[in-house]
Amino acid sequence: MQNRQHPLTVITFGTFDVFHIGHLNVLERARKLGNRLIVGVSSDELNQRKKARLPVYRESERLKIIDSLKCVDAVFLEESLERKAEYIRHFQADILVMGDDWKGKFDEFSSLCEVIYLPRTPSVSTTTIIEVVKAM
Ligand code: C2G
Repeated sequence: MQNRQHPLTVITFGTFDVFHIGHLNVLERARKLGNRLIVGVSSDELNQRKKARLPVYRESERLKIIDSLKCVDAVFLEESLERKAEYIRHFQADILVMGDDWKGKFDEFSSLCEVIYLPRTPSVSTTTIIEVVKAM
């Protein structure tokens, strides 16, 4: 029996623009590491600021898509990359999961929770999909 007051909670973050199988794989695998999966979906403003472009799908749509998934228990808008510690504490996350394109980048949070990097699904990305569609 688990000696804890709340379900084993996993948190992850991402833009999840032009939702694809790589996104679904990482979310399903993240959920299997615990009993509850919370997903921080990055805001349009955050993307504009950090990537100098807006996502194809607006934040309300990306939130709705992620929230509808069987493997996801709750979603929230990630408004700043610098607020991860606050989000981890707020949701009482036990595990932070990210794809391994972020390997090492979130190790600083290992004092708050376990940090796990999962292997990315090969050969699929939002950027490639946008390029393919543009070239059609
Ligand atoms: N992913 C994956 N395999 C792919 C593509 C993406 O496993 N082929 C994973 C990424 O590693 C990430 C998640 O899917 O864990 C979401 O990917 P993005 O939408 O690209 O998220 P990103 O813009 O990297 O997140 O705080 C982090 C930010 O919100 C940015």
